[in-house]
Amino acid sequence: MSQHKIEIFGIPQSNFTRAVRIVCEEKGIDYLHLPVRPHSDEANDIHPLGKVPGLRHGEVRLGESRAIVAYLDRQYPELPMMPASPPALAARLEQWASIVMTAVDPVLIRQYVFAYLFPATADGAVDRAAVDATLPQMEALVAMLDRALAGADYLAAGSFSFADAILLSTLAPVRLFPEGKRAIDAAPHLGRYFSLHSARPSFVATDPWSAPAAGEGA
Ligand SMILES: N[C@@H](CCC(=O)N[C@@H](CS)C(=O)NCC(=O)O)C(=O)O
Repeated sequence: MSQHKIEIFGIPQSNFTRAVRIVCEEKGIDYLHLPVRPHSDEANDIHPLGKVPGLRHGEVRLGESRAIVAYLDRQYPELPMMPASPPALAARLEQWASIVMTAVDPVLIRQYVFAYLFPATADGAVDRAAVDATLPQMEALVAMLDRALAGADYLAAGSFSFADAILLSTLAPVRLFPEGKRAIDAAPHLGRYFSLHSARPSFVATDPWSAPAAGEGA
């Protein structure tokens, strides 16, 4: 085991960075958080595309949240956040983590939340048309997640996993804005799931939204 401390790079408002930090907190890893922006020198040095999060651990440099969690689970095998067995469970965890990262995040964060945080209007006012355009897709995704969480406290397993970490870190900024909060809170299973986990110490310890830094996005 390396003597070096785990270092996680990325602005705290990044839902991917927060998910990796939630994993570190859940696993009880003594890590250092360096709040760097995407495409900063530090991010470019670690991630081939300059994205965050990035991990540095001695000589090891890694980008991509799923790869970082795989590394953390192998270095710190207690309390795996993506267990490798049994096969059906491991695959189900991958399925849900992938759905959140590749289908939920692009609509809920890159389109809906960004329409509020980074409006492409001349005066910086919220672009209602851009917000409204995301609502049918948001509604469909919320309904899909609500079905998945019927009778379940976790998205993909009988215990907390990276799939939950990335889902919770993605839902949190959506609830800052009226349509997102309404949609999530009105979905019985998803709403219950969010309030159940919002008191988790790992979620509270990584919360960037109680005092957001101006101009930083999810
Ligand atoms: N697939 C990446 C996505 C990471 C990502 O998109 N990070 C955002 C911040 S939340 C970013 O760095 N955006 C800058 C960019 O896309 O150029 C992962 O899982 O880590």
